[in-house]
Amino acid sequence: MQIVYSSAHKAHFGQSELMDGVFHPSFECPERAELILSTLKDNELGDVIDPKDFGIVPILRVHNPSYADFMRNAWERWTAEGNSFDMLPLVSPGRSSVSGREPSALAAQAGWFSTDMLTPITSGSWDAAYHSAQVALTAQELVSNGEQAAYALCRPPGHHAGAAYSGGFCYLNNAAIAAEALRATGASRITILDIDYHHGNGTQDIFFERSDVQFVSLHADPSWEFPFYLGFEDETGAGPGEGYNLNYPLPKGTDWAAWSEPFEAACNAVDQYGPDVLLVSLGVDTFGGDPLSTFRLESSDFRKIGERLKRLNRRTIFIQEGGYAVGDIGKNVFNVLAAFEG
Ligand code: SP5
Ligand code: ZN
Repeated sequence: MQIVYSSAHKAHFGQSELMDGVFHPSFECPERAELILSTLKDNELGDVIDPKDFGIVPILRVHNPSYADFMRNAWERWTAEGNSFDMLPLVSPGRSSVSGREPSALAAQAGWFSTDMLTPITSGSWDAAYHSAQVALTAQELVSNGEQAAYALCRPPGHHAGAAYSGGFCYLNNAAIAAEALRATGASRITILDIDYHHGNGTQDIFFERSDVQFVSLHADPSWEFPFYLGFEDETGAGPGEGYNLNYPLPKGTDWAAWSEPFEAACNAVDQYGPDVLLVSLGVDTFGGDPLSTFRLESSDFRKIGERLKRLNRRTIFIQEGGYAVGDIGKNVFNVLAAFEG
């Protein structure tokens, strides 16, 4: 299958993620995408193509214009205020201290438009996030034009980003942007199947009241794992979206035996919905060696994921999300995609 990749991701290189009270080098680093790319090339998965530029319009089908403006201009404003290190929020609006009025000061917007301190804005962040979305849109176009499958090597990832917030290393929700583009080109039902270790809170939030985009997610239980505030089993959708949001929160230490059972249920739910196109939010941070994960999937298990997804027999777009075991990330992604190709 074709691989869509943009080197623009390299310009996004946060120096600082705050974790356990300490700033340390970013887990979400450029090597991730480079190692995926080189492994897929070495193993001849398919041709590597550059993204097309579809402009801002498909991004604004998902994201609030004032959030997009903030993201585009944040670094310039930050440096104009005399700063040179990564931009991170210092304050956040507490649940009881919000007037509903959108703030105008940069420091206020930094907290308003983000959910955590894991997601720095650097000089290249907007450009990288913009091109990551274009990578997803280019894969979407390939599949809309008749390809059975395509792989979008997105970096930064997207599934923690909502309509008006960044978070969890994510700025623009690549899967949601591709889903809206599919709807705009005539597909009537889309499924986003999210198998990243973390719950795709941004994606859920965007489509919670929609029946035309089904969201199905397997992830670490948010009662103890990031993103904490969303991803519980009783979140099943609202209004017309009732029944179209499906969460499978899983316990610490989940291995293939424990993961494959809800995965089978998730696949059956996809079958039942019957989407025109399947979007897979492909995180490989369920891997046993991942520094951010408690799950224990092995590299060979990723082949079984690809085989099962193939049996869904749908046009499929793979969107790269997380995965931080840089030594194994390429192999794990390759195993899913190669097994899908059969
Ligand atoms: C796309 C994606 O996978 N984003 C993930 C963001 C996860 N952030 C994790 C933060 C919590 C990590 N806690 C580790 C504690 C180790 N002592
Ligand atoms: Zn993740």
